[in-house]
Amino acid sequence: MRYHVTVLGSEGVRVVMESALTARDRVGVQDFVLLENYTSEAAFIDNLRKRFKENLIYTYIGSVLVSVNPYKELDIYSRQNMERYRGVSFYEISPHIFAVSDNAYRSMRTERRDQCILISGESGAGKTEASKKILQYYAVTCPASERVQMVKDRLLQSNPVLEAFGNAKTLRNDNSSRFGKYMDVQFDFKGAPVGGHILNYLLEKSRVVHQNHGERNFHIFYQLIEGGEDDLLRRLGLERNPQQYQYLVKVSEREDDQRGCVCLTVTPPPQGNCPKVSSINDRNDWKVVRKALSIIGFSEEEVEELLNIIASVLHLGNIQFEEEDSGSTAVTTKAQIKYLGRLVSPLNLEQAASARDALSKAVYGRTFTWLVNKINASLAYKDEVYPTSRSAAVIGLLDIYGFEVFQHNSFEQFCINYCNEKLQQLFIELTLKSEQEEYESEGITWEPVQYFNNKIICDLVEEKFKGIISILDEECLRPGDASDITFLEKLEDTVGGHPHFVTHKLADGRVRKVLGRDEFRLLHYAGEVNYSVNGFLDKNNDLLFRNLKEVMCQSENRILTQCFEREELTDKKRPETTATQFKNSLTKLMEILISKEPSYIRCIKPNDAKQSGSRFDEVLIRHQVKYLGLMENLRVRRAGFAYRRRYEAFLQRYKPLCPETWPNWPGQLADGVSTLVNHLGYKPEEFKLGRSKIFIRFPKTLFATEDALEGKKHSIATILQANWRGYS
Ligand code: AD9
Ligand code: MG
Repeated sequence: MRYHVTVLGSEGVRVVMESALTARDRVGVQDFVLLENYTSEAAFIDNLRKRFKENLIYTYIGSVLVSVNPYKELDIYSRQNMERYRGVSFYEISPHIFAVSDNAYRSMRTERRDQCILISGESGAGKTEASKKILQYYAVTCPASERVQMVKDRLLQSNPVLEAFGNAKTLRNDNSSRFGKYMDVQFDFKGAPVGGHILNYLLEKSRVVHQNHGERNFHIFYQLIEGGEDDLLRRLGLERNPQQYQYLVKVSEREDDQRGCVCLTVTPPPQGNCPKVSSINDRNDWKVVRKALSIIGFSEEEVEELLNIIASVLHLGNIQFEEEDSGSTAVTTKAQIKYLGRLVSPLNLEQAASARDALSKAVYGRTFTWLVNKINASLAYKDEVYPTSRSAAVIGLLDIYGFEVFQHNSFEQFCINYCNEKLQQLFIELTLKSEQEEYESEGITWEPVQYFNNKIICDLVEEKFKGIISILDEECLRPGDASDITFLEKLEDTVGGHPHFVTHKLADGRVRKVLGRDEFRLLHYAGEVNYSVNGFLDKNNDLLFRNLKEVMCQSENRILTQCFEREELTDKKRPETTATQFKNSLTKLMEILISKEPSYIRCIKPNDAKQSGSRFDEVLIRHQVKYLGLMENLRVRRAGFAYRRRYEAFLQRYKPLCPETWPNWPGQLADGVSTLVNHLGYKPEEFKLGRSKIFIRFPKTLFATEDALEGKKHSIATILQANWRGYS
């Protein structure tokens, strides 16, 4: 038996549920707020598992979409399915990323309010795939003229390009984004996408020169070597064999640190080099990227210059050093220098020797930023008729790294987890707070939900003068004996008493054995993370020797001349440290996001083996449910009232159900709603009347009301039909 129950929610939405008991037992509920035992994590995970087994990867928590990575192509993203979700109210059909996309689009159109869709989850959970599905949805369903079609193509094609240069195979994801990305899609008054803008965050530059066992460098290196035409490779001095290049095959010399995720069940292979990956076809991807570069508007010359840089980084990596009799070092691989010369003509051997890796990282990192700028220029909204006008509204997509907890956590994890604290803060500001404030402003007594406000941790990291970043910067600037350990000591002196900061030192002078002498622990909102301070100062300074900069400024490569500008050499001001740059860019990001209406997509990976099928690893999933704050989210949605609706809308919809409100209620709206729900037999504990809205506690109350409405409509239709027949 199937029957449809329609529910009006806070956004004026409807839920059509397959509510036959047997079906619900099998496929679970499509909105976690409908779970009877909504505070139980076991019930939550059980519901997720039931749905996952049926290939139902999407489930709502109110308006938040939870998505479980199926690790296989599902037949749910077709053009036909996109059409199904177009203009349909949120909840009306089964949960889907297209419903979220469409809902944001329609809110933007009707309320003229900028939107943002925040996608979070750990590595491999499906964030990037989700953002691509959203973009595809807009590309297919939004109106298009010839010019708009070009913008759509460029928006879509920016993905393979950025992925080639910014993604890599890691242990946890064969296509892992190694940078954070926020993309605005700009729409005109007709709702057509007319432009875009990308902001990128903290590219993992260290990957250029070092990868851990079982991981690879950025895709572009392999694509170029595998797919590049013979002529091109000859011009770049490259051989068609990744094994020739140290940066692509080098087995880790440093300790194998970062990637031993605590929840990882795969044992890393014994060696690091894996140029070939079964799920990746570098040769085909090369063709896709080449085409995408052309569609975005790169000229042949620009592509050649760009690839020249990529090749030069590989050549740089192959420069080997040997000690001369005098004790100084010399480069042994002169042949490589010939090709480097084209890029950095006056580079002498010693300079190259002194900071090869720093140079490679700087060149790659800046080229990546150049690439993003270039894509932005190509996506920039241009209105030929009104050149100064802005687009009507935007939808922003945030695809950014989720919380990272490895066995060994360093500066990168510190930055990434700080970013997640900020996003959680935003989530609290925008959702939890507004939820509670609404009850208050409506004058409804309601026991506030207890939730942890993580502002205290954000402050610990970012506060001026006494936050961790300030202290780190101070140590980076301090001449003399500053080191990672003196930084840790300063932290102990300054924030040692903070309730969310711990080191090996106990207050009574004893030693806490679980923490190393080079470690500090932060008690994040999602859990504890131990950070090793080793490398913090270097990574934060991110300095490139001045003479290398000088050399780069003289480059004849036109991309590099834009990446290394001469002003940098004369600028007396010390460049901002990495952490401060990151902090500032996050502050800007928060300002952007807070000005928009948010939607949330929470991505979960079902197992650590990248495996499709029924492998649903409960420990791993519980960990993610916790780190994504999903139980808290559900508690807040359900703690008070599951649904709310403005009086006029409620009355307008349900007035046919009561003779006193039909066809029009002459008095106050609140009195009308009160009369209506009394007539419907609502019990006092089922609802509350606020200043402008009715709040309904349980979904089932609305199910019944919607049912009654359906029944009424059916009988009216029957009467009308009968009357019509009578006339004819
Ligand atoms: V990372 O933080 O950038 O390392 P993401 O972005 O969360 O990570 P990604 O979207 O790249 O993960 O997904 C990982 C892989 O899972 C993809 O390459 C797909 O093979 C697979 N995936 C993810 N989502 C879907 C989906 N909706 N349908 C099918 C999917 N496969
Ligand atoms: Mg990604």
